[in-house]
Amino acid sequence: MLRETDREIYLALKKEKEKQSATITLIPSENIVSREVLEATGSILTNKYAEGYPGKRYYGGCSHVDEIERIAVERACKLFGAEHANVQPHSGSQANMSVYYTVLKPGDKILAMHMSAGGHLTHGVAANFSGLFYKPSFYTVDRESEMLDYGKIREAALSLKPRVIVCGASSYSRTIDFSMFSQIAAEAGAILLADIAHIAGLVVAGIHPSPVPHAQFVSSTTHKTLRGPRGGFVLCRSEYASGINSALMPGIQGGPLMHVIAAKAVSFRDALRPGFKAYQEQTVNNCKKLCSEIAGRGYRIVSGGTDNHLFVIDLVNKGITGLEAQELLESVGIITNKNLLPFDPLSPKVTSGIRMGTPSITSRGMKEREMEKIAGWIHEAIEHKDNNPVLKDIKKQIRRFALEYPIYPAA
Ligand code: DSN
Repeated sequence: MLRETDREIYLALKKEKEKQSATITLIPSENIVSREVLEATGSILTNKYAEGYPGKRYYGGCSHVDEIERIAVERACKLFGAEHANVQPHSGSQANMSVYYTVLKPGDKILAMHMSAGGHLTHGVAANFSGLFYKPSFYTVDRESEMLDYGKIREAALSLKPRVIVCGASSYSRTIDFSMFSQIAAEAGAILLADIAHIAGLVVAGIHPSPVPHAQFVSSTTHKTLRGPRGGFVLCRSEYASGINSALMPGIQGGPLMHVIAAKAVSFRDALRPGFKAYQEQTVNNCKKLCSEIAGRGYRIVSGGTDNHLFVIDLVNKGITGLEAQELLESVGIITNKNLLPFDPLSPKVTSGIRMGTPSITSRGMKEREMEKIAGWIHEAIEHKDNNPVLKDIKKQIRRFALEYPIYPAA
């Protein structure tokens, strides 16, 4: 047991477990997986090499992992109504990379959402492979409404004629019109990639429209609203099936993580069950409630609110940066992350905003009543940011509160 053989790792793990239990996680890309997902992730499948695909592996002894991967693929297709799924991407970044690798050559043009408006690193950021190998241009949100302006996106697409248009975001709190994106892509002669890493769970539950009927490729992670293990997957039309499979292996990855693929299959099955829709609905209801409670305490919310599981608070008039707010809130037991505002003058390492979301606290059983309390603590901490006794007291209250919602309740 780790406890006896590796004290350093054992103790760090133990502290992380205590921290997750005694704090409130509002990072919208984090969640709490089921015990079954944990069991599969920590299983002996980590011992197995399985480069290739079911029935066509480069290693012997793959009959059981073949069965597992086939089940994962079948469940992913059923869940999203997709023609083809590849469940091998180690992450959302690799899911996106595999799509680019399938349809782009180095130097080809992509059009994607700017990171400050909510886009992801892999949507063409200069420091990322996607900005290095391809030629990115960006659309952003309207300055006034802070929502996507489809007229401007269309103009940009028609004048740039990119090979790929990427839609989907990491910090955009509004519904994305995938049908509109597909019309724009068709007019511009572009391939559409919808990155639903954040909203995959909402899509499954029918709370957010699905991009599957509209986009040639859909990429996602499994660990955010979908509540699976850390990892990614790609959905595509049958015509791209062999292209995407070769892009993933041997193109950009070698051996798949079969323990994670088993855990993905388990989470896809969970998502096919009726309770999943209720969980997603509660996540969004909680998010709307938390957002309105915070707005009601004098905070400006980017775009004025939220349709999904996250929102971004503008801290410009609060005399605190995103980084300072993140550190302050962590000191009282609320885990969030700093986030760029649209057109933010500060750097991504500092930022003028903070992003919040409710997947994790909803998995712990919290509802609207609890959102009022959490909003109150966030406001009090920011108001009393230099008052240590008040902060200490808030921390105590949050600890007591969080422990009432165990991350893994006794069976
Ligand atoms: N880093 C993820 C997020 O927090 O949104 C996106 O990959």
